[in-house]
Amino acid sequence: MLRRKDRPLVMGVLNVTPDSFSDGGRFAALDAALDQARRMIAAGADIIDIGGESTRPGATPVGEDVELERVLPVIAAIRQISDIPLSIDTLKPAVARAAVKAGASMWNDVSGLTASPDSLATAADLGCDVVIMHMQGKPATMQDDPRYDDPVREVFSDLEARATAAMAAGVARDKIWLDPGIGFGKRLEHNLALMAALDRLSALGFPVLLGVSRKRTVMAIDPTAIDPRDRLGGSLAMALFGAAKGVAAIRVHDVRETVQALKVWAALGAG
Ligand code: HH2
Repeated sequence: MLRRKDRPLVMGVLNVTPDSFSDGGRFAALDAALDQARRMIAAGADIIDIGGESTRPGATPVGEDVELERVLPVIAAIRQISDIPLSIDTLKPAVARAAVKAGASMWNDVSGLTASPDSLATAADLGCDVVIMHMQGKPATMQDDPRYDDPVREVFSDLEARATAAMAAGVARDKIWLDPGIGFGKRLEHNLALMAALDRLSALGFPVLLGVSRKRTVMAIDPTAIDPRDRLGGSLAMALFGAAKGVAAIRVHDVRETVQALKVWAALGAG
């Protein structure tokens, strides 16, 4: 498993979708996706996370064939130009399987391996790194009325249970990453409580991946940031806060700016 001692890894987001919340449609064509991958690699990305289905609040699910048609050519094209580790952001075991065959080495599953009855067995069989993310509900309705009595306790115990289930199914312990799923079935107060407790999540003994880039949480704090591309300042603040809390990787759209912020943060002795 990839790790850096001085600062978190940076995972660059490559959405090959028409409808992702902040970059939908921009990288849907193969050339555009490959150019964006090149830019992220040059900017210092450690991993590229490729997604062919939006999971933004209210997103409509797509079929397996559509998702495969979107992601496989991009994985193959990046593999031609670079050996950067690739992650596949999918809920579907068949898409994860095809992506790993094409050269991905990580399965990023925002359902925490619950979306399909085959998810756990597929993760074990593939033997790749697996990101288990917490989500309350499904993307279509998750922001309608999320509720928790104690968000930190509930999210962490759910993640621990999913990691235990994954290991029972045969996933190696050192392949498992945990992600609190900021914005996935959570209100601002839930997200802030989870951010504040990130060090306790890392203390469970699995590397933590944090996805905060351009999210609505930033707009909930700064209501002028209506356009997701106007949320860079808030995204960087959350990334550095996560770094200070010991997260192992940060999933971002703005790779150059985040790598720079983390390098400076580490040089200041914070790492
Ligand atoms: N957030 C998004 C998608 N995938 N995966 C993990 N592990 N953690 C996250 O926080 C996370 C994720 C949402 O962002 P984005 O990919 O930009 O949007 P969309 O789902 O609309 O494609």
